[in-house]
Amino acid sequence: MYTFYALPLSTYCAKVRIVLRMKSVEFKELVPPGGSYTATEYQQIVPAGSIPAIKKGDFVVHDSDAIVEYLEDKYLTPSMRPANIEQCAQLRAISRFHDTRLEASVRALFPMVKKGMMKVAESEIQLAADRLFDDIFRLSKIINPHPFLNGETISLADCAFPTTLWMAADLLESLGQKLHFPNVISDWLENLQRNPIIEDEVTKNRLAIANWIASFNTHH
Ligand SMILES: N[C@@H](CCC(=O)N[C@@H](CS)C(=O)NCC(=O)O)C(=O)O
Repeated sequence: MYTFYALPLSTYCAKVRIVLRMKSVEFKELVPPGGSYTATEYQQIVPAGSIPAIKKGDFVVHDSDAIVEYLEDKYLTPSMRPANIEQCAQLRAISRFHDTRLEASVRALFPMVKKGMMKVAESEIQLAADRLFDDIFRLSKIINPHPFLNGETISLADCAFPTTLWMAADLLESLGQKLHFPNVISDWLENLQRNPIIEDEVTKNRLAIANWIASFNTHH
């Protein structure tokens, strides 16, 4: 039984949770001891001080991609990575695009959402939105879902995107901007959400995000 350190708002945690559930791995989910990834209690267990992380006995690993690759190596069914190493490299590149580009652009909206739309310059919102539109456009060029990134079955690389794409749309909407997904992305998302585990994780994450947004609206 693994301990899975996670928080409901985190898209990286949703990625790992989807893979844990798809592979029917037994886990107990905990918020970081001390309540936050910055807490000393948590950093005594996970020195990197980030979520997600998993622990089993003495084995601790942080970083969502390191965790899902480990789960793939350890739990072979269902297989979520192509056997062909070139295809594997291409899918890993898409996962890196998620972690280093797309999520960073979504995260750039957090301080604006906290301040509230009325208190942020329109030009600042527009700049962040344009960066996100550009990332989503580039994403549409590097993927070729049929219907998933590796064909008929959902791969590790697919699992990062559903909650992040919805988070982008929901946060932008709270800032008065509408996010249009290119067809290749909206069709892919729809196919991914036909999977009950992904649909459930999207629903829970969107609810957490909606509550988070609302918490700033009430205080201001
Ligand atoms: N590359 C990491 C990023 C995870 C991440 O940024 N998590 C946030 C919360 S959603 C966090 O723990 N931030 C604190 C930090 O990274 O030090 C991963 O894939 O797990």
